Amino acid sequence: RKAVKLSDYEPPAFEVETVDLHFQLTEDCARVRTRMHLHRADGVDLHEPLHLHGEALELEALYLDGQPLAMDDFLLTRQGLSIERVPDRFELEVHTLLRPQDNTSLSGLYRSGGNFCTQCEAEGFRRITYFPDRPDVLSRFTTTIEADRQRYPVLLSNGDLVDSGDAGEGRHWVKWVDPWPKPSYLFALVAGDLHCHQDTYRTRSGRDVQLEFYVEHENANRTGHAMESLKKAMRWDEDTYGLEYDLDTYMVVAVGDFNMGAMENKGLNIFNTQYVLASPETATDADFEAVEAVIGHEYFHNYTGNRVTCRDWFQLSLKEGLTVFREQQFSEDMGSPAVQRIQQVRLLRSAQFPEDASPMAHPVRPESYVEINNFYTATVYIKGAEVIRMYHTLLGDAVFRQGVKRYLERFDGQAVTIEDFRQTLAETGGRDLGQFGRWYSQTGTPRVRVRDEFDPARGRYTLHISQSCPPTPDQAEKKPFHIPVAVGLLGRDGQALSLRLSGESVAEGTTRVLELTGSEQQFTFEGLAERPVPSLLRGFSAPVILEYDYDDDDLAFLLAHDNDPFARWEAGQQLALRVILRRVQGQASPNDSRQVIQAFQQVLEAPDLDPSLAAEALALPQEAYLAQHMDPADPVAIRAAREALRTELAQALASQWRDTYRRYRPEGPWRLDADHIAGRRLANLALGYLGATGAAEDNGLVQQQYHRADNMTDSLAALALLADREDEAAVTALDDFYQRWRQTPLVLDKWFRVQAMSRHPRVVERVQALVQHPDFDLRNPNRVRAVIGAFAQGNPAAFHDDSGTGYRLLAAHVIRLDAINPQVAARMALPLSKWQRYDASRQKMMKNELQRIADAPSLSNDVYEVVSRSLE
Ligand code: HT7
Ligand code: ZN
Repeated sequence: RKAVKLSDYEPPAFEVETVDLHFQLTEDCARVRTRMHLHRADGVDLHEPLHLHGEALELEALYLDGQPLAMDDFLLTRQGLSIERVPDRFELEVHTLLRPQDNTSLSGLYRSGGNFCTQCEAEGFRRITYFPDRPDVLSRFTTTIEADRQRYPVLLSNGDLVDSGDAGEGRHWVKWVDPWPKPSYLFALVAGDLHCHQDTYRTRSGRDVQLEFYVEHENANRTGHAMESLKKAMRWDEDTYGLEYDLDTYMVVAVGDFNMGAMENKGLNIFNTQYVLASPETATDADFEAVEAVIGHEYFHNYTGNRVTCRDWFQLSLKEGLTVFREQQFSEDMGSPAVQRIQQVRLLRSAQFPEDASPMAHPVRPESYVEINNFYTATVYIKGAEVIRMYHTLLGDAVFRQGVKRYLERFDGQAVTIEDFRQTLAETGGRDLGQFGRWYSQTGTPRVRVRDEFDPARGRYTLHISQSCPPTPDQAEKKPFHIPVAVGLLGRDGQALSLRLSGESVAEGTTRVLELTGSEQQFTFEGLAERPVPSLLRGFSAPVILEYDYDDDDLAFLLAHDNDPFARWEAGQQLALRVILRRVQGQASPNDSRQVIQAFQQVLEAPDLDPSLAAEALALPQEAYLAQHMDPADPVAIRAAREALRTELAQALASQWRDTYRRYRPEGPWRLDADHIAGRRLANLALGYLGATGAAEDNGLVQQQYHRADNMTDSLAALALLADREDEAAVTALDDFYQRWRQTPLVLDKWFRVQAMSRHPRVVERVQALVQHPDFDLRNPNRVRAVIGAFAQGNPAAFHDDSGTGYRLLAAHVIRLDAINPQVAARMALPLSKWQRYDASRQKMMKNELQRIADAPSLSNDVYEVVSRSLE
């Protein structure tokens, strides 16, 4: 199958000035008439034919400047059509017929819950009409939609509603005009019977923007949080980047069948219901936070992505890395920056680091792809955001913001590259950022090794910092990266020291950003009375693996004293990680657990305890992260060792957990404020440990919380603990939850997920039963992710069960799903791509299943690319 290569990029031969779309929607098909005005781009040869993309379309008619074209006037293939000898400037009209009802790929125009909706990023527009479906062709769109008035009272598209009318026979039509030129991937259409939650937002220049959330009628009372989040995001972007919304209406439509989280179509975002609907009874605190973050993310794309877009899909991180970073800044400003940072790093380590070490590894800017949908990855999104964060660290907040503003002004209405952004930042900051290009072109997670020495006679402390990056299949040799390493030093009394580097006359600040640009460098601090304890990579200043030989006492000391909250959390994680790994290797000493218990006790009993930070510090490292430190990884042994430590912590600190649970569990009715959220977080963490003490009173507490909870956070936390058990109480609670929520899809997803991720001894059998459940549906991506995704990605010990049943189950579903929805099928296949990380027996079984998928007939490009690269 043919790969697309970055090096083959050619600018478009034809530009499309205007696109006038006319949709006629009926129950069995949709007819689309597209009229566009094109012209040959400057300098393009007269003989250059016109190429239009098109897929899964029936072409009904084609007119050039009003004249019908006959079949031999053009070349029609499965990928599109070409017309030779077109004038320099002309009008083209294309009539296509599509069948949205049968479109289970959820790309292009499709149906969800009886409504019509679209998803065009990355290459879905070509499933609607023939068009140069590439991000560097920007056009002005006008859209007319005609449909049955009763079934589809709401007809939406991008921009402003300019006209509407009656079409006879119970049908009506509307016309939308989008004044902003845009690429086809930002086109959207929705037709349905939907409830609208309206509000207004006054911009800082005093314009009123109409805000509209469209949802199915039964969800009418669950959009309040999303609406408030949108207003916060709009205000934040004005205050932080000086960016004001640029249309009179901002619409968000929530649909239940969606391949990803949400889509930033100009003026008409389409969202997975998961990131819009939230009420205390149905959504957890984490869901509320995710709604705010994703609403923010899509809103921020209005500038970083929509007003300035990508030249080609290799530049995807230009919009996604930058927008994730802006979303992260927004979440940090709305909540606790330290907790947010910890959660970002957890995600990077559990999702991106393993990807970077797998056959699917690719640079933040990939160089080739078979199917672009496979490159909406943790690397492009979150490692991409880490690179932007490093620019921010080096330039400082004010210069960074100024640089972003300058970039948006300079390239407004254009499709540009990652270099255009870097160049603008470099110019604004007066710095050379050229070496950062390597973060975009080199695969793999760099390792930063630190050694130190102290010269007591001169009061000098030197850090020797070196970097390396392991070879990856695509690149044997790596050149050094530009790495900001934020460092602090602690005195033996636990105080943060003021820092003076060699050559400086005065000590200043307690954190310094050291810039590592070569393979090895040294940095000397002066004026130290004693050997300090280094606090390294503060705030996780670069997406690297840090290596420094701390001893256990140093880590406990940093956990108790470090004034950088991230580094403090990290010290606790490293301590727990070591203890768990020693246990896996059969090298645990009783002193190990004693040290962790003592460290945790100190956190719990600290007089200035911050409950949300404490909840992070007291959570053991995730199994996926632990597995990265073991070669070959043994997920079953890791689960056992982690659980054993958890049980010890539970029992040794039982009275502290009970005390914490009672003290922090919020009193009174549910509230979504910082105190209540933090209280629930810490109390539920304590409940998690109490669930492992084995004491009847604690088990009773879990049950009691499940049955008395007035909100989903508490109810689900208790249910998850019950789902690990095999007793009557567990069966009763799961059944109760199902009966209560069987009609509410997003909550029913939680019921499936909690079982697929459970630590129940017979979880594989359970998952086999879940995929047979009448409510399991392969056509719904949320349900697939809740069962197959949660099991294969979120339950490593069960998925990697020695019998290989987990692998077989996954492969069988990938094959079935591929015929329905290739994008989601390819994502589901990814856990099998990580086979190199496991022992010979597991490797063999995993590769067998990959091969079974590879041998399946009519494999999509999406799944083909994942399995073929995994088997290379
Ligand atoms: N820009 C969007 C990425 C996207 C997508 C969204 C929904 C369905 C399919 C999709 N393919 C790509 C989402 C975002 O990053 O904001
Ligand atoms: Zn995005």
